Parts: sequence; structure tokens; C-alpha cells
Amino acid sequence: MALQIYINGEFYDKADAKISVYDHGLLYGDGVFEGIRSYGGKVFRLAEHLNRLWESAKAIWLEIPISREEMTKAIQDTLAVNNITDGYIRVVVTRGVGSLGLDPNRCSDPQVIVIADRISLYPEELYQKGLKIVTVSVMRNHAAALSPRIKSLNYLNNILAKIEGLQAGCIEALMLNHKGEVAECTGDNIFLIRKGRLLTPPQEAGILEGITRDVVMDLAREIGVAVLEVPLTKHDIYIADECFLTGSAAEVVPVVTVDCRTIGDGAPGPITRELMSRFHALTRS
Ligand code: PXG
Repeated sequence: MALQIYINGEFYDKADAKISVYDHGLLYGDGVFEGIRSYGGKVFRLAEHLNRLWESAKAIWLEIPISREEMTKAIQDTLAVNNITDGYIRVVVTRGVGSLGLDPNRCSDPQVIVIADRISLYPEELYQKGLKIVTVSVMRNHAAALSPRIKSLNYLNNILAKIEGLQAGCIEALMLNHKGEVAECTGDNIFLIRKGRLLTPPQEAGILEGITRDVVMDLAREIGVAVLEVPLTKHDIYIADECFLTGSAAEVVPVVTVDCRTIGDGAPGPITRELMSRFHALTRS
């Protein structure tokens, strides 16, 4: 059976799952989304993802046309109908069909889409050996223009950074903020270990407050590693003992090279490996 996609309460074959070309989600990137994982049939941190989705929607003045309970059921039904227990869930809410003008008041019917699919993970080798990343010239959106806390359909900022990273031969790219501080990667948050402490940019640096980021900070505290949310520079990364990224898709992935500087001794460090292992245990338990 073809993959079943949920749109506004109905299921469609993947090939027939379509929305209007007049949808402002397409015309203007006007909408919000979430990327969620399920492990062993259980949706990981669902409440947190729904909170963030509703907060993103509120920030763009978009009313999600169903309740959280209905959204939860839509997600569970989409997993069930596709027989997916370990997978990736994409929830999208668009502004809906409007006219060829920006005015969201002329849009009716926000579209609620739920896709559940198998995940395309980074190759296993990267988890063993670590990732190589570069800092790119594309600056993270200024929070006063478009807050990085909003997970909107307007991902061009990140896509432009991704292109620059890919052209440099890297599958993830590091973005700085307007002050030149470290913000985050295109779809992942960044962490450093220095002298036994875990460091990561604060929300004020202009980042998406990742749900995996929160989980990993809790895991670090559990093993007695101090966690500091502090402004970081490229220099802090270059002299770090360890570095890793977090995201729903990537989970916890070690970084061993940044801008051609070897981090630590060039292999995933002990605290990174411990956090990877605890994250794995938490999600696969
Ligand atoms: N920063 C940004 C900019 C993100 O888009 C994260 C951090 C990590 O957040 P979570 O809550 O997942 O820990 C994200 C989310 C993908 C994909 O398919 C990943 C994201 C967004 C869109 C697509 O890899 N990451």
C-alpha cells in the first residue's frame, strides 16, 4: 500500500496528497511545522513538540484549526495506518488558500498535514568517526526580523547556509548571529565540552530551542556535568575539547572538524559518547 498522508482529517496516497498552488504556505512560506521522531511506537517528546508548534503558530498569528488532542490522534493514526513504529513525523500547518497577495486575512482553511515516513539518518560512520562542519557566511536570521524561535515554513535562511556548507563539502553548516556569536547549524543545535563542562548558545543568541537540546542538557546534569548556556565565539569552538550537534533527526552527532580545525584529538570525546549512549538508551528503552 502506498504511504498514507493525513490532510485535514483524510488520508491520501502519497501521490495524491496535494494542496493548492494558492496556499500561502507555498506562495510565501506562511506556515509552521515540526519534525518529530517515534521510537518503538511511542512519539518522543510529543507534548514539547506540540507546545512549540502552537507557540510558532501564535507568533505568526495563525490559528491551528484542531485541538492538541485531535493533533495527537492525527499523528498516532498516521503512524498506525502506515504501520510505522520507528520513524520521522512531519507536521505542517499552512495559512491555507488565499489570493495572490500577502494579506493573511484573505486566506481560508489552514491546511493540517501529517507525514510519517521512514527516517533517512546520517550514515552510521559519522556517529563513530564524527562530522566535519564549516562556519558559513550566511548569518542566522536576526530575531528582530524573524525570530529563529519560530519553526516556520520559511527556511530559506537555513537552506542558503546549507548550500554554502554543501559547497564546502560539509553536510551541516554553522551559522553565526549578527554579533558574530555562534548560533546554531541549519537543522541542529551545537554544543561544546570544555574542561568538563557543557556549553551551548543561549536562546538570546538567536536559535531554535531544540527539544533534543533540552533532553541532552538534562542528561548532562544527570551525569554531573555542569551545563552553561552562554554566548560562544568561533574561537571557543576551535579550542573546545569536544563538540557535537543535536536534533530530532540527527539525535546526538559528534563533530570532529570545524573550519579545518581539529576538535580535541579528532575523535568523538568521552562526554559526547556518554551522552550519545544515554540518549540512545532513553529513546530505545
Ligand atoms: N535548529 C534548527 C534551525 C532546526 O530546524 C533544530 C535546531 C533541532 O531541534 P529539535 O527540536 O529537533 O531538537 C532544528 C530542527 C531534518 C530537519 O529533516 C531537521 C530540523 C528541521 C527541519 C528538517 O533533518 N531540525
